[in-house]
Amino acid sequence: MTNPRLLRYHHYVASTHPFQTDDARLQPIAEKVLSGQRLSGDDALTLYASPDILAVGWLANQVRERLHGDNTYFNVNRHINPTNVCVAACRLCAFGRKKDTPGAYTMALEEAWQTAASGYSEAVTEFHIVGGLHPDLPFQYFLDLIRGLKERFPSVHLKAFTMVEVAYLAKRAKLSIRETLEQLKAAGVDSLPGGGAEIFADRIRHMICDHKIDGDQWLETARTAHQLGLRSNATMLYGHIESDEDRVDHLLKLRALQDETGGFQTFIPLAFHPANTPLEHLPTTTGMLDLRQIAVSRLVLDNFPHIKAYWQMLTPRIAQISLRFGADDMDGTVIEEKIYHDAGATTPQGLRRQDLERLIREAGRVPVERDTLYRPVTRTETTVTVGV
Ligand code: V47
Repeated sequence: MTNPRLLRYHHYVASTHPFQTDDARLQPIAEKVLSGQRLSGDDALTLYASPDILAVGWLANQVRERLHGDNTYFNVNRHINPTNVCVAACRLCAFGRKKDTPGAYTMALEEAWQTAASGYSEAVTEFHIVGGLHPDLPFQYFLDLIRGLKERFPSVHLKAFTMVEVAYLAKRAKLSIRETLEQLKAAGVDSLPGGGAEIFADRIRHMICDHKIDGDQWLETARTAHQLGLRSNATMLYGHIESDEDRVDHLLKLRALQDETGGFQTFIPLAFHPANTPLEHLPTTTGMLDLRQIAVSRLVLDNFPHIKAYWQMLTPRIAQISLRFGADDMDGTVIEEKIYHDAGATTPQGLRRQDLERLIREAGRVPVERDTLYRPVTRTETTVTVGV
C-alpha cells in the first residue's frame, strides 16, 4: 500500500528540513530517530519532560511517515461484551459489577449471537469481544460463544479475550495458559485484543487493579499466544497515579517481548477516564498528555508496526490531531462501546465508515480500510474483499 515515491519524498523532506527545537536535550534524540537508532529509557524520560511538544510530535511523525506514508488505517468492527460481571473490582474500572447487583448482566449465548448481528447494516470484518471475569460461567460458555460466532459469521475475524480473561479462564478450567489458548484458537479465536495490561509496575498495579494477573503474567500470556501463532495488541493505561518512569518501564517491557516474538500488531495508549470509578477524584488527561503519549509510544516502540489513536477514548478531535503526532490507526466503527461510556465518556458509541474517512482525510491523510491483520479491504455495494 505504501507508495515508494511518497516515502522517498518524506526521506527527502526529513533530510532537507533540519530538526528545530528550543530544547537542546532533544538534539541527540533527534539524531538517533532520524538515523533509525533505538531510543533508551532515559531518552524516553526526556521526551516526557520536554516542553517542546511540537518537536516531539515532529519526530514521531517522521517515524510514522517512514513506516506508513500518509496511510491511516481503520476497520469496520463491532464490540461485544458478553458480561460485565467481574470478580476483580479494579479501582480503574466503571464497567465491572458484582454478581446479582444492580446493572449486572450476562448474555445468554443466543443473545450474544444476536447482538453480533445487530446495530449496523454494513458488513463488519471484526468482532472485538471482551468482558468481566465471571465467577460462574464455565470455559465451555466461551468456547460455545466463539464456535457459534464462527458458524454464523465465518468471514468475520474474532479478536477475543484479554490476557487477563485468558488467565482467569485457565485458572477456572484448571488448564495451562497454553492449553486454554489452544482450545480458544481451535474454537475460532483469530487474535487477541491488547487490554488488561494497564501499568506493569507492581506498586501501581496493586493500587489500580490489585486482583488482576501481574505484569509478568500478562507478558507471559502474550508470549504464549504469539508462540501459538495468535497475533495480539498491547495497551497501556495512563493518566492516573503512574509516573513517567512507570510508563517507560511499561513501554520497554513491551518492546523487549516484541523483539522476542514479533507477535504484537498495534500499541494502544488508553487515557484513564475517572468518572464513576473509585478513582473519580483524579483529573482527566489533557490534550497535551494524550498527544505526547501517542508520540512517545511511536518513538520508543520502534518494533511495533502500528500505533492506534482509539477515538472512543481520545475523542475524534484529539485522535484526528494525533495522526500528525505518530498514530497511523484510528480503530473502527465500534458500534456499541460500553467500558469507556460507563466511565463517563461523552463520545458517540459508534461512528460510521464515512465519518472515520472524513476525519482521516481532513487530517491530510489517506484512509485505508483494513481487516484485523492489516490487510486492505475493498468494498463494492454487495461484496467485501480482504487482501487485494
Ligand atoms: O483493559 C477500563 C481500560 C481496557 C477504564 O486491542 C479504562 O484493539 C480508561 O483494551 N478509563 C479495555 N480505560 C479496552 C481495550 C481496547 C480498546 C480498543 C481496542 C483494543 C484493541 C483494546 O480499557 C481495559 C482497561 O485498560 N479501561 N476502565 C477507565 N475507567
